[in-house]
Amino acid sequence: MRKFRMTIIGFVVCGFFVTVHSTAEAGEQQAEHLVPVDKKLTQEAVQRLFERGQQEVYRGEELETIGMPVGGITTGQLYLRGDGTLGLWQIFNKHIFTGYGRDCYRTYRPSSPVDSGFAVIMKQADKVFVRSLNKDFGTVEFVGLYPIGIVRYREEGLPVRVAVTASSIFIPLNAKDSALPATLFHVVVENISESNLQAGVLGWLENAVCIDSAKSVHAQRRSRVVNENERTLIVHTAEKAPVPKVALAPRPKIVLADFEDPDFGSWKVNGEAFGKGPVKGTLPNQQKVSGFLGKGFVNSFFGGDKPGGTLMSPPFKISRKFINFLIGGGSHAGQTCINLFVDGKLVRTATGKNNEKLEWYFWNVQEFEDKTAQILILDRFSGGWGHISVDQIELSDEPQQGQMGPLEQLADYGSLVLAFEEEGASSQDVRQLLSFLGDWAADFNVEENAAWPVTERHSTALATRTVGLAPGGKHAFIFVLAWFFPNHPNGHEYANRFNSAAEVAHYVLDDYGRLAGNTSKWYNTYYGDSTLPRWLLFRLHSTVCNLATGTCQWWKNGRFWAWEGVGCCPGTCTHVWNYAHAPARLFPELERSAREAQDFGEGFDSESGLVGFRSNRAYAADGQCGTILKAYREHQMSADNSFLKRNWPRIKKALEYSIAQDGNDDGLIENSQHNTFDINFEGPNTFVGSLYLAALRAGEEMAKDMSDGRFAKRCRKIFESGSRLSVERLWDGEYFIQLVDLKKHPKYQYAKGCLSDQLFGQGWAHQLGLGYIYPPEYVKKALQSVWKYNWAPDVGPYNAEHQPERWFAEPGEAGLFTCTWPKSPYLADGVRYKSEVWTGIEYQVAGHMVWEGMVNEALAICRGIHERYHPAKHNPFNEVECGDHYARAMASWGVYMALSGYEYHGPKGHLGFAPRITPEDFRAAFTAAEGWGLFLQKRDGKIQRERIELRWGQLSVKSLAFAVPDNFRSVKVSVTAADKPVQNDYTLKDGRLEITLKKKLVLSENQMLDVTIQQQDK
Ligand SMILES: [Ca+2]
Ligand SMILES: [Ca+2]
Ligand SMILES: [Ca+2]
Repeated sequence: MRKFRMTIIGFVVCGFFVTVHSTAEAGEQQAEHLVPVDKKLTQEAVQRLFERGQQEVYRGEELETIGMPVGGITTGQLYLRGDGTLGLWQIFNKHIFTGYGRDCYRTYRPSSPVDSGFAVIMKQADKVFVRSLNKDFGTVEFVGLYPIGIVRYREEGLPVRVAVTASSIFIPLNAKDSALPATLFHVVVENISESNLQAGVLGWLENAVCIDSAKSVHAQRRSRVVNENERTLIVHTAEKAPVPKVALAPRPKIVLADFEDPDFGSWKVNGEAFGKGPVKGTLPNQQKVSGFLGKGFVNSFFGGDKPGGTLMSPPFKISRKFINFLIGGGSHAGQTCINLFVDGKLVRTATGKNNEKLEWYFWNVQEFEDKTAQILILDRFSGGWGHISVDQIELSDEPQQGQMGPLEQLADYGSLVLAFEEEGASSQDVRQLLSFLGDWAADFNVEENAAWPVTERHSTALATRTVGLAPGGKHAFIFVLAWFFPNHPNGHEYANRFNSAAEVAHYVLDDYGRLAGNTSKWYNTYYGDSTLPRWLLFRLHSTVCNLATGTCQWWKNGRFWAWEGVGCCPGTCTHVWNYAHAPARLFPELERSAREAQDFGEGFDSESGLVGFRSNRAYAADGQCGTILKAYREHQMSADNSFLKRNWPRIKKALEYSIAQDGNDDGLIENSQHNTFDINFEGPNTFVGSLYLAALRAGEEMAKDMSDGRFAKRCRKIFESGSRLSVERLWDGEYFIQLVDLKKHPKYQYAKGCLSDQLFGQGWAHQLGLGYIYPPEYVKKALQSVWKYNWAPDVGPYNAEHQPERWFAEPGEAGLFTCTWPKSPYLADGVRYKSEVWTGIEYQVAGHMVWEGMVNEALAICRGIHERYHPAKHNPFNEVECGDHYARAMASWGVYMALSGYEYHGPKGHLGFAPRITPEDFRAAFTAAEGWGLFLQKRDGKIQRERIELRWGQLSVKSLAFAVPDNFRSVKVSVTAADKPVQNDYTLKDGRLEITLKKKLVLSENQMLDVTIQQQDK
């Protein structure tokens, strides 16, 4: 058994941690390396890392940055902001890339494009108070832990205090109920005065259907307040606008510009991109352009995508109801676009859709009739699709149907509902209550049925009936916000089960007890019943919220698909997703679908075994090997062999592809290896190499499971050679290096550098129960070197000398660098992203450290992330890289599993634990193929007790493994399940106890399996 806190190093105080300048005590460290050997972690700081601690409470300015995703997984991205209001609202099938580095790693308050809210109603004696629940309330506190956000409100002089709980339904292993497009709200009002009062809640929601297309569709929004199933619902939809009864004959069109002249005439051109006048067709190196009228049109591809420029129209009067135009080119909002300004204000904008075919588009401009306007065509994007084409701008009384298509097919068409679980107050009462809120709520709609032109914005309100509360009394008012926007290009899984937002809301309320109950059960099991430090539980589970953001999609055909970060880099990228362990352990069904539909489906080349790393035909060496590891993980997280059976021929073929890259079966891949650093490594290295060796071991195990002894032997043989040769050729005494001829390959290599990910495959191997792929002493030393050379308690000094390409840690913050060169000259042209700090790598390394017993160091790394993402600086639920909610961050789950020493093989019915932290008294949630629960371990003198409490689903068990203290040389073991003795055999070796049950047993919900291990004196 490894000893908890095996090495207390005297290290940092940085941040949490008070920043200590690192240059002074360089010690043995070469001064020029700038990452101090001494991390300045004091005993006290280390102790604080391990304390169970209090839950963090955020107030004041800290509330500004917070945005916890509270919608169902894969259903869009809705934030609960720190003050309890809702933000972002990306539920309308548009995924917005927020930028790269400094753009997304900045301090800001998430916006709220849709109006909604709750207010508490209090009636006492003859006084009525109605107060909005937002940051203007007296004292507001956020105490959310994903997936449940809690915001508390109180104020001097008010007779109540209020707590709003907002969450999606989140039940591990039940992906469908966790993927409901809905958010559940409990508004709990408590009477803290000394006399009785009446309390209620007012809720309102804007009709935001067609939020993006509103300015270019001819439609109207309809809002209804309906009572059905003894519930009151606000139901928002949109529909075609009626044809006016006394329709005026459309006035003739006015062509503002047809771009048929050789120059731009009275339009003003700036920059290079638009050339000197309209073009007559496709420009050099451009794909064929079509769709324009006549011979000429605007095209900003002069000199390719790189140049930028603007083209501004002369002022004109808006003398018709619509502006129609043809548009093509890039789809970069705000960067390759056409903008309409009225009285100098930007009122409309449109982009192409990454297509060279110009298509009709229109703006509804009735509200601006007779005003003076100007059109600006803009190109300020120089990457791919960094150009725009425009032609035939017309003023017309009739819209030109173009790319928008019919209303019912628009991405943001659908329905939006706010439902109260009971019948609400009458519309007269709601109207009266609104008057207490202030002028801003005066024109809220309360009618049963109302409609407006789609360009108008209106909120509709409902109120609960009031409930009598005696002093100290509490009441929970339950609401569901639900949405239904099925027109995603690949559809939504939820649209297979529902037809409207109202159906979703009723489903949640009909089955409220089970859905909300199991969500709380997971929350309490994971957070409440655990012995792990509260801050650490927060951090490690926070990244799971990425599933409930624009990063992740679950298509109508059942396929799970993801970006790397929101709106950026498509195709469930194999190498980025190599790090993301959380989805596979919490919702294994989703990852299995990604393997089958993508890696061994659309992205698989059945001739060669290549797994295209973005569902394409491109090779990534790390992604290819990682696919084998994921396949084994998905097999382990299955209840039986069916997944492996279905996919084994392709898994084997994919591994053969990597073996072919190795070339001579020596277990080293020497050729060009494209990888997650967006460059190619040349020559043998343990980044790709460790993944390859772990993949060979996984291949060996899967081959055995499939009775393919020959292939198992082949994998073993190559693995053994690779393991031996890696040490012989790549060990430099302290860590593993890359063998590369820098003269031949001067760019993007790490050579003698210390790469943080150099043992990536070893961390994976531990998670899959594959053991060591290199001799343990080398692994431990290398990991210690990563800590020593790459983790800086303050990234400032190092980054001042070696600027990162992108900043994901600021001076004064702690972080683990991707790669440093402590023992050889810094390679300015070395591996890309070398001086950056990625949370995904930090968790990957920290998780591996836990397996090796380096728990102090692992927790210090995680704490560094936690400090960087403190809400005083950043949204704690949004770890960024290239875009928001970056998938790699879900590596945090690897740390969580390592802390329990979790091992699992579903089809074999094998489950094991070896806590790496407080093994004398340990509790943590775990998940298996068909059930989840709580694992408990207690040590008391000569007795160690294990308990597996199944809290949801079922669990098949045939064998168990636990770690016992070193002095337990001989033991007596008894096992009971549901209080009945279970016959078993056991073996004890080097502190590892393996128990085999005589018969497989199946635990059902609320049953317990107990193991008592008694030390025997020999
Ligand atoms: Ca033209
Ligand atoms: Ca351009
Ligand atoms: Ca080789």
